[in-house]
Amino acid sequence: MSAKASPTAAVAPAERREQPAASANIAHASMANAIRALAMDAVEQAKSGHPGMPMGMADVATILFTRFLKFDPTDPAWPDRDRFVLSAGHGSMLIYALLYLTGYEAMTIEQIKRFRQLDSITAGHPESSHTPGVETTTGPLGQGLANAVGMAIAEKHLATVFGDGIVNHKTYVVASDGDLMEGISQEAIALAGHLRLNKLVVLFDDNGISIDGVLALADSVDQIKRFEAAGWNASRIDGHDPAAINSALEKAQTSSKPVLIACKTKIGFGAPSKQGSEKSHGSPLGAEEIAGARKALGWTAAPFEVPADILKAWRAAGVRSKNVHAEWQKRVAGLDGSKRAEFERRMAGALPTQALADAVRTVKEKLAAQAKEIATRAASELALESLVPALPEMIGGSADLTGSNNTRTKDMKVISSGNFSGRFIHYGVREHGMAAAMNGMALHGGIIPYSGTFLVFSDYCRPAIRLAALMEKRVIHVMTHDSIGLGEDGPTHQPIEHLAALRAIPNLLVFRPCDAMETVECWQLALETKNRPSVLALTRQNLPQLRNRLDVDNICARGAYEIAGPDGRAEVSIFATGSEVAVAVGGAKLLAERGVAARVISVPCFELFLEQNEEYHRAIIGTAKIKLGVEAAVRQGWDAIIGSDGLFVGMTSFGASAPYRELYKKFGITAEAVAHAALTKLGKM
Ligand SMILES: Cc1ncc(C[n+]2csc(CCOP(=O)(O)OP(=O)(O)O)c2C)c(N)n1
Repeated sequence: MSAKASPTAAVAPAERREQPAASANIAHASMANAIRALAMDAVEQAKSGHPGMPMGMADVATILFTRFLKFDPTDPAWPDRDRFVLSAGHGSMLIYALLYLTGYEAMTIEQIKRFRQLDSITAGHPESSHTPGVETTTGPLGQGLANAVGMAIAEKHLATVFGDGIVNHKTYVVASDGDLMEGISQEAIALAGHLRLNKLVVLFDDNGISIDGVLALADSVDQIKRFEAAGWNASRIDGHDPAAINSALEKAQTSSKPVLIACKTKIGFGAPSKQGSEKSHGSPLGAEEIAGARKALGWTAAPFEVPADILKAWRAAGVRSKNVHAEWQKRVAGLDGSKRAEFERRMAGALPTQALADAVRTVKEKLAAQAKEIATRAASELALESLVPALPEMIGGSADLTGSNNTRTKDMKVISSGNFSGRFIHYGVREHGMAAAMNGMALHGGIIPYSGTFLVFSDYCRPAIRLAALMEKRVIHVMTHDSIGLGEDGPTHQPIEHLAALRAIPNLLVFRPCDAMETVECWQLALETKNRPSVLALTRQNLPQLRNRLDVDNICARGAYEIAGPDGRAEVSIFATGSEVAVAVGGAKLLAERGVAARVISVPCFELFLEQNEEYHRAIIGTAKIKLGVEAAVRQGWDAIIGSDGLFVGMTSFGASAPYRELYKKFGITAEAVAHAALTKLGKM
């Protein structure tokens, strides 16, 4: 579509407006125009926002919400509702208008008037933890589409567990050109096609316009062929033709593959001079243009006013699924008591507390009885062998590094297109898509997703991890090969700045356990943390087990603790994480030989430690003259613990390719280096 598309075309499909909405005797066009008017008015009032997309997709959204979507505005969290994902989050006024029109109590006209203002529930881009009816936070293009893949996987899996009388819904996505240009969309599309997620329906806003202008400036992909090649059913329709939209959605209901419906639309539909052009994408249309659009659309109501008969028709659409909801509630009530309790527990995200405690204790007892000198990735597997059977909501996976990440326990069956009852997903080499799909599973509910890749590839997952943190979702990333300690694969694979970069993300817990015992405890903490994601940074190389005692409490829970006390009054406090805790203990021994008392503090989780009270901080940081941090990574972030005058033994450059023991020597991360640094500062060298 050209940027110069005829403005008069805006009102052309008048003949199609006779099509009645399913819910009332109101013309389809009036229903759709209510969305358009609200979008124009809200963006105008906010003096910012994106009117074009909601105006373009109003017809598609109207048919979807008035005829197909299973939802109940009085219960936005109804577990068996269809999920609606607005992947093109910049078009947020589309979903806000729909929520208002269909009668979500929280979405008042006042909220629409306060679009993009502080403390409104109509934020610039939709935020799931903020607005009832918003399924996921979108805005970073491509993420929503990939979330939807995770939601559709979650639906399929839970249907096998609880039966399709209880779990049987679709996932609908509105995606834009931008969503489909982003790399993550390829990962998502390929995974969805591979798994034959036939209840996933993507409505592509095929308007041929992005911010810079016509799409042809930057893209010439045949999306129909692209989706077909990935195993989807794909078709193209006129996105302003209600009958065509209806029949495409009708057909989608029984597809055996995921469905793409490319909806040819005009961005800014109705705006006399800006429709079909990037000028309607991301700024207020202006008073004159809005007046012209109202005229062209035949919309005479005052700003923010929806005529009573039209609003009534929309509200009728909002109660369409009431009976279906009530029938569903009856089926849930009719479930066997323990099955119902289990379904409700899982959907509420409540843990089986006793089973978890028992599983953790079993592993700790084993480790206390016989210490294990194993890599923390292997310790994680050991923990998972107990945790996975105890927590049926855990769905594991790996981005093609299953054997390296140790995320698949012996009894875990694989999820495949033919059988979703398994609990392990081979995500393929798709870290970004994996992390976003995990967000989708967590958002769907009933599942705690965990998965694996190398820590260095956290960069490939980062945008999705950031959103999990923003959305406050329990998503657990096992990231192994967590330092130069991975050895021979060399600097391309050795994370240096990644711990610091992850610690910079608010509301994310970054765990780096020092031995098998800490690994179990960190797993427990990650699972028990309902409102934030976690990263478990784990080693490839074996580590000694430093804690052999059976502690009933979770010693890692406060983020840092003294793991080796000083002999006498400490002159040096050594803080370390993960594999470097053993190095720190070695350093303290050497110092003791030189008559210098040193204590060692293990810091498995910076975030949890920094959240403790001042008294605990004082006790742990201590009063020793010298504070020294050890971590085979960059110093950034460490000053919060060791102070800007603290000593740091770590990395300042990329690593190198060699057996790991040689690398620790080459980069000076050794017990000797620790002792030497402290002695030098004490003037004892
Ligand atoms: C990852 C990411 N990159 C860039 C942006 C900024 N951005 C917002 S919308 C958009 C593209 C707009 O084109 P399209 O997706 O076709 O939406 P439309 O113009 O049709 O509304 C861009 C680049 C973003 N939101 N996310």
